[in-house]
Amino acid sequence: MSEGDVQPPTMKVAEAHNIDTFNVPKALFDKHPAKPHISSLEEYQKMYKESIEDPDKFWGKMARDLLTWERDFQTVHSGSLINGDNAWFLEGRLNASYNCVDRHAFKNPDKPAIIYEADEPGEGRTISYGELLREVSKLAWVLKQMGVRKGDTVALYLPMVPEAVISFLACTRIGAVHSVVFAGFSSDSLRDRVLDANSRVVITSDEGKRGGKVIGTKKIVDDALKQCPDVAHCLVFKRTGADLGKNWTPGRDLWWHEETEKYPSYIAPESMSSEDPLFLLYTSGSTGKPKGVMHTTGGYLLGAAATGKYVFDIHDSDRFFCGGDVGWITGHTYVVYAPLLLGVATVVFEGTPAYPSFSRYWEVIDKHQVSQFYVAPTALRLLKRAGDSHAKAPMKHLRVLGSVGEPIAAEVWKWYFEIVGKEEAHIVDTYWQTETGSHVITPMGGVTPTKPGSASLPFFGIEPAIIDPVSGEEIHGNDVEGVLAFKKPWPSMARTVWGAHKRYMDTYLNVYKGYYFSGDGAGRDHEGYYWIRGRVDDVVNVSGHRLSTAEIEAALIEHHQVAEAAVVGINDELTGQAVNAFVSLKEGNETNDDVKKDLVLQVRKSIGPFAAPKAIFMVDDLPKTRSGKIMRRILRKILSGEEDSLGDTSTLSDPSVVDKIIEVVHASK
Ligand code: 6R9
Repeated sequence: MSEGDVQPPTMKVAEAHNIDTFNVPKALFDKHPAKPHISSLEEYQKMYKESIEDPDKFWGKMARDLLTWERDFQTVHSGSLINGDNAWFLEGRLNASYNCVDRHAFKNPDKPAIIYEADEPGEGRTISYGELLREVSKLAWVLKQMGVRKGDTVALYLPMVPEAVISFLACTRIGAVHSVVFAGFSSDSLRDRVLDANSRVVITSDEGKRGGKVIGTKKIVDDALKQCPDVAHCLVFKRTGADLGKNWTPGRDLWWHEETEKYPSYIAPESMSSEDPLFLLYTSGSTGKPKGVMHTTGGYLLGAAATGKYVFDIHDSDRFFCGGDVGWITGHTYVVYAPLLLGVATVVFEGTPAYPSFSRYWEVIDKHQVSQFYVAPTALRLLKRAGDSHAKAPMKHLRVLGSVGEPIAAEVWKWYFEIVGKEEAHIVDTYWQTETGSHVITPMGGVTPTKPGSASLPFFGIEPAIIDPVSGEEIHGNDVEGVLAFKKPWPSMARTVWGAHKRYMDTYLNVYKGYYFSGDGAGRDHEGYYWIRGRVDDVVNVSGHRLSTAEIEAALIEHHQVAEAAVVGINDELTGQAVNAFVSLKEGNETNDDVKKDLVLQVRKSIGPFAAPKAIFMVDDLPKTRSGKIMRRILRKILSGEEDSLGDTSTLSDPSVVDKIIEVVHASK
């Protein structure tokens, strides 16, 4: 790669002349509509220092600059990490949909808000801020008429269509709490989430379209709702017009288009307290049951707006495209909230990067003159493998290219920079989580010199700590490795796990007292740059989807022939990690390919297709300690060919199982 086209190294961290440090390409400044919101690394450092030394002053100003408050706040922050009672902008009142829609619609009603790019190229439409206000208002009326009240949860199970965004905003307009379930989840998963959140209304579509395939969305919802007696209404958006036949329950099921046309195109936004819940989003942890992570209004919105502004360097005329699904946190914060809070157009992309060809993303970027693009490395690996010829589109408006969800390998980073960005865009590798609400370790768009594979430096207000997992002590200084934690509360941190505050405390705040524990391993290099090493708990990351091994094991054990199951994540060239399962059957059952197929189906049914094991090994017994704990570490080592370094196996209740498992794994290769 040529280093000629980069800014002179005026910045401190670049002074080390580490060949792996890339400065912001000069071409970015040439095509910038003005200049980046942060003028230099020094300005970032100055702002960062203020945010750490006087967070109340920093966030108070930021909150007033970026959000419109119906009533101002007096207290910027209260509570602590020790007590787990953090609250932000206490007396403040505001409404999320007002901040995302009304204030922009008043200024410029014709400005595009949503650019809908449908699964079939050429289909889709653009929705202006004025229209968005009308659509959101009508749907808000519908929800109200269905009996949804402030504080009630509404489940959303929708494909990537503008109506998904409209649904988010309609909920927030009346103070309802959205609980979005990724439309790739199975009916069982949807059922569990509807029940846990006690949602009485579900919004869905007749079908979905993705990569040229039709998905029977409503049918999945019907299956889920068989066991959700409290759901009073299911509102169905007509996406394909398919004949739903028996999949319709009169009285409960209502058509979106029939209901919305009954109501006025304006409803006043509900006044919400800053700490009122904005949404729940279920995520996987080390235990089987997914957690309903709860975010609140003021703090979360501020995190979204501030990172949109400073990390993606969003300016008024920009067009933002996040390829994530609204069913995950990335879609929540960066398809919906960040771009709309900042009043720019957001691309809602229904399709896949491979349909109708591997050029699809790049054509969308070109066609809509996208200035910021955001995607997970898994998609980039697929597209890189497909070949550079697919990425010929000039994409000349691109300034910032984001990466999220998993570590990005240096070759993939370079491919993104050279082939997609034509060395004219800044790559930002953004590290964050469902629980952090918005970016926590990330370069600042147009500012931070970057190193491929490092998420670089903390966002404002974030004080990272590297902790020694053995002693539990913080390790100070640079050139250190450990687990990653944060020392200070920040506005967009999750406040609790729905109905399980103790679980919230035990998972995040009680692990290392006084710190928020991320669950990731990380290193801080000699220049203070952070390198995320991946999860240290039983969470696997498949194609950027966060899965719990315990949850997959629980699904396998549901199968009547299964005695025991152990699931591990192993490195995979395409998906980052892949799910591998070891299963032993109950006595009297025979191992054959049909059983394996059945087990894959079982996981698809109880979680969703994306969680299906890539390989299943049928074994007589699993390596267990004398107290019955499955030693997954040994399974992981066998799979990665490290049989020579299994460590001490003498503590196993039956050490001979190890050789038998090695045999099974070898035979399958
Ligand atoms: C936003 C999102 C969170 C987990 C997180 C970590 C991994 C996210 C990353 C990254 C390396 C990055 N992760 N971003 N790892 N580099 N830039 O993905 O949220 O689904 O909750 O997953 O994803 O392991 O702990 P979520």
